Amino acid sequence: MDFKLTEEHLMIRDAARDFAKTELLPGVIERDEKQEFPKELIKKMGDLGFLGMMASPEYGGGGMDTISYVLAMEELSKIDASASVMVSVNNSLVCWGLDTFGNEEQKKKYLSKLTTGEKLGAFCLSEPEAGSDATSQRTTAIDKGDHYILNGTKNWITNGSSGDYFLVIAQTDKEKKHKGINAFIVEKGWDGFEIGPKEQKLGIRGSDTHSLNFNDVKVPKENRIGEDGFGFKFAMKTLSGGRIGIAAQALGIAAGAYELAKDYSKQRKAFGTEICNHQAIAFKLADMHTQITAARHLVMKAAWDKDQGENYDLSGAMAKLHASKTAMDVTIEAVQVHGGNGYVKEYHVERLMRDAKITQIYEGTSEIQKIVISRSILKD
Ligand code: COS
Repeated sequence: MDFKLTEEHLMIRDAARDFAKTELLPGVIERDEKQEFPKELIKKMGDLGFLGMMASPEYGGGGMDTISYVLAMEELSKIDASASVMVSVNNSLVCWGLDTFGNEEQKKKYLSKLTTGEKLGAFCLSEPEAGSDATSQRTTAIDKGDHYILNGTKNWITNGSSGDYFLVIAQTDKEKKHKGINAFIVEKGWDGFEIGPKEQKLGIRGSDTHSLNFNDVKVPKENRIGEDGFGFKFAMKTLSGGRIGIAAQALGIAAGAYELAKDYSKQRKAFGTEICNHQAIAFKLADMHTQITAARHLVMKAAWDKDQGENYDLSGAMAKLHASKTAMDVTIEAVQVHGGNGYVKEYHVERLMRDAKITQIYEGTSEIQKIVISRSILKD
């Protein structure tokens, strides 16, 4: 067993840390307030390779392992979880899904633009009545020979308006239930594809979340991913990896808040000494550090499982469950350590606390992770 990171891993982590401090930190409060994320910043992330880290180099990807990816996700998330959710969706849901299950033409046409940041991707599974209950898809894709006709609504879609290519899950044959579901690549601007208004959110406010409407959208058959009926498996397999990315995001939010709280506790004085010298604060830091370290081990193990070709459904679900709880617990305590200043935007911890909550909800709620975990441990 070796807990050491390689030189290459450390370089990637440091590059992400540096980018987060120099490019993401300035303006992070303003982006949160205004609910916006400049296109130039997305382009910079693409130019530096953060948008296609694990994808095959022949399609413009970085060809890196999952360990590298989670290290970068942690660093970006310490500063700006809105940026890191874009990175996560594009890398682990869209690029990975296409790289692993797309055909040669789809990879050439779509993946090669998504890995470089020339185009941004979105993953569209959730619906008004199909969030956790993902097999209950109401969006339909009716087979018309050489094309499908897509109708329906998708909800809470990250990169909803900034995205260019959308992986859309839809029901083709209701009789076959989840075996009649397909996944399609849909381009922004196609007739009948409408982007709804931006959601006003509690956290990750820099990232744009929208509902999407599909009204008789014509999707060429060559844009279906995999065999007929593969869509639900596609979504599940892709989300399993996505959960490792979100676990890393949660870890980063927690670690970012912890670092701020630790630094603050060494400067702020009360009762004649720095507050870190009071056990009330020191013990909070001890708990935070312990929880974060446990979360990091779970995240790394899930990433390692994926890199080794092992099944990572269980380890990914455990990593997400624990890291997202850690993000909530630690950010709440980080605000507490900051006292009155914790409630003020300039100190960053209130934003991290708001950002943390979504990690217990998207890409499978904590309750869904417990379904995945319990089914896995009980099956043998
Ligand atoms: N990898 C591959 N296949 C999987 C899978 C996985 N990780 N998880 C489930 N499947 C397959 C099952 O094997 C089954 O296929 P077969 O009938 O061929 O065996 C099929 O998918 C249906 O699985 P299951 O019967 O377990 O479906 P359930 O309706 O019980 O739901 C959960 C399973 C709850 C795990 C699933 O619906 C889920 O993950 N929901 C949350 C979705 C989500 O994350 N939403 C957030 C949207 S993205 S922001």
